[in-house]
Amino acid sequence: MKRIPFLDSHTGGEPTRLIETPPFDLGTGSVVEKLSRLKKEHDDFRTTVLNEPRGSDVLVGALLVEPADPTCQFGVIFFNNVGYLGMCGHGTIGLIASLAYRGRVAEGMVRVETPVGVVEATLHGMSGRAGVERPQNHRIIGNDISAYPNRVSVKNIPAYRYLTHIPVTVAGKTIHGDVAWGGNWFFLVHDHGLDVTMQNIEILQNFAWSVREQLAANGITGKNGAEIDHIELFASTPDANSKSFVLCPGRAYDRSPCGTGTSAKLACLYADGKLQAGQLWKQQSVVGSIFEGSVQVEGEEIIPTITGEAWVMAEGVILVDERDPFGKGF
Ligand code: PYC
Repeated sequence: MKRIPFLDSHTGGEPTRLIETPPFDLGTGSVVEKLSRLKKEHDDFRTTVLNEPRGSDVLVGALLVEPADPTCQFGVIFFNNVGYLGMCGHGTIGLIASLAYRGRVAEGMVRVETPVGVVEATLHGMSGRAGVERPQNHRIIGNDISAYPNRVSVKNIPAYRYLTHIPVTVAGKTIHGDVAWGGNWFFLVHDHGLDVTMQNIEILQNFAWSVREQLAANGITGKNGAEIDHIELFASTPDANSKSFVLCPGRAYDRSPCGTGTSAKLACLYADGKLQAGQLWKQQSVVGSIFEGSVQVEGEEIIPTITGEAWVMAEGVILVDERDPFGKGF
């Protein structure tokens, strides 16, 4: 029987399953090299940890690995039900809040090596924050988990817009989108005409999936032919600067406002002159959670920072019985 300990959190509703120790040797080298070994030699780890019957398409996994960059405290590989992510904003917030819960990080900044570059995560203190006090009559079973810092800012890798106002026709209707990089590739659409609400979730999901199919069918890609595997549909909201539905690569939708997606959005806003360096932007998810974001300009580069909160919610041990026909997930 194999045993794989995990810690689950959610960031604005979007879950992250953290595995703190790889159950196999990924060798030495950069996180990119470790990812390549993971893909080639241990892809069943991804399906075991994340897919049914233990998980679902909604879960994102975070495998903590040794960084090669000596300025980094941690390395991480993010994955989902269909493959691997470049970066993951909600996942990094979840990772740092989970490590805070474990007592492995203190308030302040840590550098994290990801397959697409180094990000800086700042764990904020709890002083003056509402919601961290234990409510009256709240019964704690076992350890008191009510007092760990959980608000995190992630200074992402540089984001940029690659293509502007690209037409795509779905079911006879032509819409337009920008192609942008925020750590993953995104197609950002405003003129879809759909309600971005939970009541409309199936329509949003089907529409966004069709957009993705049309992008592939028409050879519309990110830089160097990279597949665009995230679709963002924007709408206005009274609660924030913008609200969005984000379709993830495995067809699930992001319950958070999507950290890399918000980064891509900020890069487009900056390129359009609609956002200045340092100006606060609030992005709301389709479930109502909010990330705050802003950009810094360093030379030619637009560097987004995303802030949100994550909550630990479960911990346990995955058991893999070698006799189980579905033990490696499906
Ligand atoms: O927050 O960057 C993100 C993300 C990507 C996929 C799911 N969440």
